[in-house]
Amino acid sequence: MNNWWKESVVYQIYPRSFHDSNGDGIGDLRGITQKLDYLKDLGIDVIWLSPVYQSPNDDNGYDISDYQAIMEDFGTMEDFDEMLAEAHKRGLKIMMDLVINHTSDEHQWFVEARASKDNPYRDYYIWKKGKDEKPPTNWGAAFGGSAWQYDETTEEYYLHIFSKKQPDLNWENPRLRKEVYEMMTYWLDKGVNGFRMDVINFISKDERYPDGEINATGYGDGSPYYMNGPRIHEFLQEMNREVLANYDTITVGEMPGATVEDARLYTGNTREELNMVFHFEHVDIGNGELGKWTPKQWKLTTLKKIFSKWQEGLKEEGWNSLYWSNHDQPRAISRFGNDCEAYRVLSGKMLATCLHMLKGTPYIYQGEEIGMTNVAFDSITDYRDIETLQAYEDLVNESLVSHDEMMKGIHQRSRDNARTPMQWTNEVHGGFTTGEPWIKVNENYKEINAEKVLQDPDSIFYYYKKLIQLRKENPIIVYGEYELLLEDDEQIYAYTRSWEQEKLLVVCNFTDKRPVFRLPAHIRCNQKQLMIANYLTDEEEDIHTIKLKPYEARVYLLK
Ligand code: TEU
Ligand code: CA
Repeated sequence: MNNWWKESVVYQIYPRSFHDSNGDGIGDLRGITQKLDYLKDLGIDVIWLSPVYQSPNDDNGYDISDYQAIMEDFGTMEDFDEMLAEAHKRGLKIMMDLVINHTSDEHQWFVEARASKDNPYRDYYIWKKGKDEKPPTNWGAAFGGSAWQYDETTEEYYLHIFSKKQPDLNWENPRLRKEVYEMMTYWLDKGVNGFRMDVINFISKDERYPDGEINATGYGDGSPYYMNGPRIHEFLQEMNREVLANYDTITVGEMPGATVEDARLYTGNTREELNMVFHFEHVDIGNGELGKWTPKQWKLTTLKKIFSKWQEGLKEEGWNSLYWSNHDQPRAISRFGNDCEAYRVLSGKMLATCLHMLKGTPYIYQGEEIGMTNVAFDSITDYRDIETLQAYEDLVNESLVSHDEMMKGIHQRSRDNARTPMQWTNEVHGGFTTGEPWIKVNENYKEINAEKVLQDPDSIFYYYKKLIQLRKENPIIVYGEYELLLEDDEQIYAYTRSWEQEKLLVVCNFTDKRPVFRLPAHIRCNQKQLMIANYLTDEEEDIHTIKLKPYEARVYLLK
């Protein structure tokens, strides 16, 4: 099997917010099919589809009630098959979102499991007796409250790391694992090209179920006992042997809490587990005492250390994923760049340059390529995300933070920042729907929309398109060795990539100031070719000393 997934660029679609084809205000599969030419034009190779399976939508589809049926909101299985065929016709691959750490509580397995203690499906899930009328452990759930829900019928608790409508599956049960592998085979046999695996490093739990350390929420932190658990590699190697090894797939494991050492084991060339992982070290930068809801200023040197650790940590063993944002994260320009009018596009192009010149497979989140930004709804009632709404209730109602402080945190870090509808045109609702959108469209759709960027050759869309093209034309971008420059500089992120006799020099100014870049003495520059830049740049300009402009990015090929 060749390494096509190392040379690919992936585009993530959040179907609910991508494009609505039937005017019900909800994005759908036919809406995606209608936009495949747009994605082909951008030049991406793989589409990662957030879940489209049947779901009561408690967590926007990450609570699955039937893995082999399509959520009505999104259309029919025929619509899915048509989208898959149309994507393949255009040389685009489809990566499905596999949510197998938990199901919906409306999944038939759980309906059976909760019916009685001796039901054959009982131990598809994790049931425990309480201790003196209290939950089995003091763990908190990711969306607030205890991680255990008491079930009156059978007088036991079941584990749910996320919402109580997302009961955790019991991976200790070989029958459950076999059913999961059969479901994966069903989708691969349909022609799907791979999977993004939701919190896949949570599936092996520490069977002792000890209490966790109490944190600011008043609950215990259970994560040391369910992240990267004792049998995780055994389960992933079994999944690889039973399913993945029989297909030419792309796989990426979403792994909150995974370190680069863990990632060497998960993605090592001979480990036969996964191709790559999503870690969270950079997107958690600047988290405060109440995590992302109390964000603090972060330092560029900290970000550079994190990226460099992962570039160096996986240089021999394994492979990096590269991302700034996804459906759980704020918009890249607002989070890491500057979304004010003067610097939105410049900083968006700079961030794209910084990420796409690194070693690894780049992921573009829908709307990133047109420069979309965070939203700031005035009222909490405009938000839809279960995590945001629950956190508001828990933190504000418990007076841990004021309403104003919480709204500031929500404006900066709510997952809904990434879930406002894709902005296609300057028409009402940004051309996303002719109906009432399930969540308000960001009001800046008149200035920021796909139609507008497609008409501007200097737009961020064509900048992304060029970055993708450069990756296809220059093996140094895929395989070149990474070296960090100016390690202690708090304004400039500069690095090189080396491959045979060539060197790429990447220089990114992360500020609205004008710092001076000085080429380190050990970098030889006999010949130089400007590959890409976000300002009009004189090719002949000497690069030993460059007075950078605000958010300036340049890439040179040095020989
Ligand atoms: O996210 C896993 C996860 O840890 C997220 O809760 C993320 O860390 C958090 O939202 C950041 O604040 C996956 C899916 O991507 C997410 O959409 C689901 O809500 C979650 O798992 C449960 O399936
Ligand atoms: Ca629709």
